[in-house]
Amino acid sequence: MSRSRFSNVRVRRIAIVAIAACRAPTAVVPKPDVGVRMSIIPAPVTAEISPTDSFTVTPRTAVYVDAGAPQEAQSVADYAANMISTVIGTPAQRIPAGGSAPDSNIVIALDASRSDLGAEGYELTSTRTTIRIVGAQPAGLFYGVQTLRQLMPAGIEHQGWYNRKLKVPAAHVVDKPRFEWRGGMLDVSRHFLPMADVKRFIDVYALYKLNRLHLHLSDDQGWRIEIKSWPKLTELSGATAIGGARGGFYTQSEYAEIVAYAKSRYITVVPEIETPGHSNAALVAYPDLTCDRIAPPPFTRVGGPPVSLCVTRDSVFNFVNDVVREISAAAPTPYFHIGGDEVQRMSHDDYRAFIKRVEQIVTAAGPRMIGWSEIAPVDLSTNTIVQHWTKDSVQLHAQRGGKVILSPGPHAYLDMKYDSSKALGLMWAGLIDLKQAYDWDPATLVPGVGEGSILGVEGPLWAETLLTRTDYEYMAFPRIIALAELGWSPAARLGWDDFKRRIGAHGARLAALGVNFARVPGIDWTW
Ligand code: TNX
Repeated sequence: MSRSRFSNVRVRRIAIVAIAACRAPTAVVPKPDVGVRMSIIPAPVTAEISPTDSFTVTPRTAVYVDAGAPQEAQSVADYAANMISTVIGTPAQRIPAGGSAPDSNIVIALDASRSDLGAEGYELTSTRTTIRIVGAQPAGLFYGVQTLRQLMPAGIEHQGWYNRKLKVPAAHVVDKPRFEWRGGMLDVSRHFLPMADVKRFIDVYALYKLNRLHLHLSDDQGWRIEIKSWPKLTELSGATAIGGARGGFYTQSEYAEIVAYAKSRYITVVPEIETPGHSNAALVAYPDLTCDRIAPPPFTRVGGPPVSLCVTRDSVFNFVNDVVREISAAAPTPYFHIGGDEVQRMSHDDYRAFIKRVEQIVTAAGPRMIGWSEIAPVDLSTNTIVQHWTKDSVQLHAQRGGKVILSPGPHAYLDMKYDSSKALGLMWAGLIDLKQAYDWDPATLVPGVGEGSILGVEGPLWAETLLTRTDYEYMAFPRIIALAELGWSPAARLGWDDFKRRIGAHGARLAALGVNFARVPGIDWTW
């Protein structure tokens, strides 16, 4: 299967054109009055925005939070103050017990009695005198602040912007997500992304209320996380990448730093180690993990060799156990993705037995196991999550009561080309323009996998043709924003024509952030 996926790829050509395409973007400083075109993405459940009334943020405005509020709520207030620091210049203020915030200010308020808002919902009310964001839990406060951010001019995204009278329209927004899983995946194995680049993705993904960052940490071409009990994984296979590009890996403490950074933006990192296939990088380092005990050569092309872990050998399970244990110890994780896709030359029985045993290992270590859709026919626990990507039997897992993440190749694969004239990207799942990325319904995509079986959606960004952060950004934006809306907004609020208008207003914001987004045709990106 992997051969046909890549048969139309001419790697050398791609590498040359990709280098030419990856000019470093310079962040654009917006004019003070920028942001007249304003839109909230993902579309909230309900939003009334006044065309006339507004709140004005001035250097005298402050952000307030109860001094007794949990630390997370106080951190959200600090985040909000920092967000508008080009205007107010003061950290968030604490309201002492029994006190209240003075008018003409921004208030961040946790209210556990608002269970109607769920774990991630919020209510935002802005009037001429006050902006108030209420959440039942800190995540809701954080998302309320992201909505406030989008109600402000795009200039706040840029340190060099100057505006002493920042207007926020009077508004009333009540909002919560449709799905609990709204994810993006970064393939750091085919090419490596340094930690600073991963953090930037986290920052921008949070703006669109994404809450999962799946890191594809191993594949045939490279191994990207330190495993102390198996040091050759990174010593040998940390250095390789497609086409001889620079490799790299995260030490466990760097990985923990990424996890903590993501957490501060309400994003849960989901580590993935590919088993039993897509494992050439591991086998290069430890040939005893292969059945013939002969080290394969490093693989640095697009596609994958027909290798796998020797699933009948006990030491392979020690390996899996050590990897799961060390990664989970480096940073506690509620999920662990074990790959499971595209295994070549293995009997179904061996595959099933392997996945079942790995499920036990992962579960015993604590996390919930996730695997690509090939694992669905295995007699899985209902606690395990299956990630749909191509035509498959994922409905089997829904039938047994398990949950599914939707990453359909023809809509959600951020590595597919936008159109055939583009150098970056692959084409095996088709071309994905912005409409194709947006205009589908998760609840009816896979027969037998209805809304109740769907945990959420995720956009994988495979990196066979992506060399630098600017390449990754070009493929992710704006398509991941379309997916973020499908993951968050109620079905009744979705509509391509409306989205098409709203996304245009985000060009200024992305440009101010310095994001190399694709200026896809048919959208008015002007500001
Ligand atoms: C399929 S999706 C793969 C990846 C490739 C990707 C390229 C999946 C589970 N496997 O190994 O990178 O296609 O689009």
